[in-house]
Amino acid sequence: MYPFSNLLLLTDSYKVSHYKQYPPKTETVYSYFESRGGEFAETVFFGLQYLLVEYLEGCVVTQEKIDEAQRILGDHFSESSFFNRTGWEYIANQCSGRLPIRIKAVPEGTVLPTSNVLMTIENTDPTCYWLTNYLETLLVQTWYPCTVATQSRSMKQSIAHYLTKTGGEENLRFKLHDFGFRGVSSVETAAIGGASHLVNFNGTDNLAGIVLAQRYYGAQMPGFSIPAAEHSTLTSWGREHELDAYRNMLEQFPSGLVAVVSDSYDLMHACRALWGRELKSMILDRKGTLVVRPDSGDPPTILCEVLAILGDAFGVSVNSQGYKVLDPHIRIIQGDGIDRAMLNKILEAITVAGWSADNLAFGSGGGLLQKLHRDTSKYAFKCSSARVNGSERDVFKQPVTDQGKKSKAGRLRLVKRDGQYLTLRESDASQETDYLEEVFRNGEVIRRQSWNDICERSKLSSERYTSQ
Ligand code: AOY
Repeated sequence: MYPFSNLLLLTDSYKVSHYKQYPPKTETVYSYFESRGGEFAETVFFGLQYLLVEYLEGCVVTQEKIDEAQRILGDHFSESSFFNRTGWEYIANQCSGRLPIRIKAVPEGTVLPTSNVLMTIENTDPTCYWLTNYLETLLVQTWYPCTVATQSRSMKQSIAHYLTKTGGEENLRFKLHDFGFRGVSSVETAAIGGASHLVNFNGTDNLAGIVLAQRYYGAQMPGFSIPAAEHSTLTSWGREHELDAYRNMLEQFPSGLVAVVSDSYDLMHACRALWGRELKSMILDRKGTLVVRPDSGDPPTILCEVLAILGDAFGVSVNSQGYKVLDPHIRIIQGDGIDRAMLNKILEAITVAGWSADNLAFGSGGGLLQKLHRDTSKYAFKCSSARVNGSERDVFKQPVTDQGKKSKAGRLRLVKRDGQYLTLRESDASQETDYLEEVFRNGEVIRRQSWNDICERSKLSSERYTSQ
């Protein structure tokens, strides 16, 4: 039984007592979510719809939930009166349990510069001024899918750059495969992170990501995989039967793509003697491609060496850009040690050695889904406006101890001027189209994005004008 379906408890303890802390006669609290900068110049906005459907729409406030929260928070704090029982009973009884909240957001999949507003949230019932920021904790978790999608897209840009220079972009969407299910902290993280990667790519072994993309975004089949070995299926044959284990792979999967991790004992020997001599004719007679997977050592060094050995064994052609390409029956996938920095290092090293990026695909696990945090893109949620006793006022912080933490003021609009996204105060942009769309109002998700539209928005410009 999933224990986190009581929205009242999906927050930080200190927020429970904040209803007592706003100025008297506060009627509206208006807050916004942004990336304040960090390692990427742009943000892919993704993942809000999952949170809205699963946690905000799916969690109607009932007396039972209020009683549970009262029980837990009563014991958690020194005084049971710190919990806003009256406020929550107002929502249960006067709002049919549905949250009196409006959320506006940029359409998912949109790529926009950091420091722009991504979403705004405000209460729609003046009694519930305290609810807006009670939801911060949950809503800010959008940082994770946004950061995974943003980093995955940045890795796609690197791969696309090298493919264009040294080969072709046809297989771009299969060049970075999600190996990350085991490397993340929970099944839910795997699902959210996996779906975020699938906004940019179609290669994945993370089935949880597919399930989330289908259930919450209406995706058809957003990710694909191929038969592939792990060490156990090969090493259980015994060291002296490594060749039999490899031959069995070619016999079991006589056509199409098949991947075989080849470093169980001696990667270079496996490439030179086993794949390159004993099994060479079987590979060349296959209607398909054997994908050799190194899985240890310094990746740029290992890959240059493996490319040289397989090139000697199977032959190479030189493409129109002057880069070497292996015989089409054989390719390589590197899935060990891949993060953004290592990806770039490898692509540069093989390019310098004269090899096309067409020869390689990559797998990434922890580097794709777990080696990032909220400050990778400095995500923040801040109140920028409030109505108190009938008058709207600017709300902001501006700490002398860190100018980067300055927050925006006023009610905000996301506009485009000369094709560039820009965040302005509503009062300075009253004539301009607001790219923020209302997605949630009074307990209901009122606008959903389709999976295809999301993927379309986040495409690279180079992907837009080609066949795929
Ligand atoms: N998968 C491409 C298909 C997947 C994998 C998954 C951890 C694959 C390996 C491969 O070729 O080698 C999780 C490690 C590897």
